[in-house]
Amino acid sequence: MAAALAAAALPLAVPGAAQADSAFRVKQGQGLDACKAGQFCLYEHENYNASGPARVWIFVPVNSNGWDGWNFKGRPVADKGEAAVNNLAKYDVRLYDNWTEPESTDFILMHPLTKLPSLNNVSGRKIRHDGHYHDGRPKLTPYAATVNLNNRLGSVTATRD
Ligand SMILES: [Ca+2]
Ligand SMILES: [Ca+2]
Repeated sequence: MAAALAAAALPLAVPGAAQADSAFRVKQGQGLDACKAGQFCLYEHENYNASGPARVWIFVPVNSNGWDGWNFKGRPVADKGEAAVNNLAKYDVRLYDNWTEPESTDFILMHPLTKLPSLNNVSGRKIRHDGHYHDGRPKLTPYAATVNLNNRLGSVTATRD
């Protein structure tokens, strides 16, 4: 658990680096089959849109440096997701409640090839804000906690694991 927490604290991620619109593809879909290999997918409703075909947002890393961040501010996907599939074989994905990590208080870490039928009652992380380092960067300390992120997501990052 300690190792997992240490991993969760890295990196200090500020979404916004990769904002290509192609990363915000959306389609109507339902079920796990709607999310293909090499994609991270957010579903509009719980249980992978079990209630009927609805929006599925698709994210694919495009940066070669092993890190991508998508800021949902002003986009239809903001505060809509309720289920997620990480079909990125080599990326950890973090789901934040706000537009950037420093603005966030909650997040969920999803390892490669994992899925969540609901973003509520998930073993995630709360972020404690402990002032700033000398260079001005915010000091953020994640700790394990149950989080509820249905219809609250503001950003997602993908980090090569
Ligand atoms: Ca929703
Ligand atoms: Ca939010």
